[in-house]
Amino acid sequence: MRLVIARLALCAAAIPLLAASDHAGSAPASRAHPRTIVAPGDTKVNQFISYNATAKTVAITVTAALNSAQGGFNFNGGSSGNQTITVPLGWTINIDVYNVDAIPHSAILITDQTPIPNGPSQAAFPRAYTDHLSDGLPAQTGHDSMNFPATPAGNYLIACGVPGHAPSGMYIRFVVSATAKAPTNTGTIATGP
Ligand SMILES: [Cu+2]
Repeated sequence: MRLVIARLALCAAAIPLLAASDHAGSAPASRAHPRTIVAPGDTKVNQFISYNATAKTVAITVTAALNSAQGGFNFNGGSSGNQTITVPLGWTINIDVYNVDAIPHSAILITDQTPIPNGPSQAAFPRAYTDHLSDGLPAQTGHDSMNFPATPAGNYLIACGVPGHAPSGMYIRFVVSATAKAPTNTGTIATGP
């Protein structure tokens, strides 16, 4: 956990990352834009994802409502499945989820399915969901992390667990690949904060 925390920073007034996952209250009104910081030996995929090929770990920052795409119902700018994060089978995944929106959001890894559940609650991997899954991490300051092994291979979604949000487009794709040699991120991705 300490290693993961060390890789992350907030570009704005740093809210205590060591605090409990749902620290409501004292944060500034301005939006903080979390970035994944690349540590020595890590490889950067983009501003949201880095990995360590030796340790087979992937550090992903997923921000709810990073921009105005889909009326804010997006993760890192992706919505309605138009963005895909692919990771190699068996690697260890850490996803830090931030909510910078004015309303609560959460995140959960679910099996790819149609129709998209109104309030997704069946995690595809152990502990692959945030706190406050249905009522959402606090507006503007919400943060939680998930850490899980990427197995089995398959097609999954990162979806918001707040009822109504996922069917409104608040989901992106997550693929566990038996053939990928390194993580990738494709599709509609926010290019800036
Ligand atoms: Cu949401």
